[in-house]
Amino acid sequence: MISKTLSLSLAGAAALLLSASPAVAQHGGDHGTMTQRADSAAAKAGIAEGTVKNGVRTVEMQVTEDGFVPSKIKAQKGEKLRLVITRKTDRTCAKEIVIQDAGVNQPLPLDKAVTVEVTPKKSGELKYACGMGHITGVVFIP
Ligand SMILES: [Cu+2]
Repeated sequence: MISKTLSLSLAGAAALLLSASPAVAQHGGDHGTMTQRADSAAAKAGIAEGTVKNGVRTVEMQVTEDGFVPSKIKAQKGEKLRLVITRKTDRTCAKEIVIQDAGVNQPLPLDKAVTVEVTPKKSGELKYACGMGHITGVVFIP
């Protein structure tokens, strides 16, 4: 909607990140290390930060054959994060997005933008996933 170029470049970045991502996601305990890793990864590979307007951070997301694109997002504690998600393929099992820690379980119709809003209440990571939990992404909250 806003920028096809942005979506495409994020898709490329996410694809590059796929092999490297699980290690970062598993380190819930060490916030200092986690933040540093998230920041350096952002610098290298462009963790999506979306755009902030009127105190709301909006990130456009797609579900493609690479999974959730972007699969890494940086948001802020206490700031509303609005995900505008469009599922572009029937060829994955990600037909919904589940953000367990935020009580979200949102079906994703094909080719239709769906909005999910969460406001992170604490620093750390908010994981998002398909219903079975094997296609995943992470929101980093410094
Ligand atoms: Cu799945």
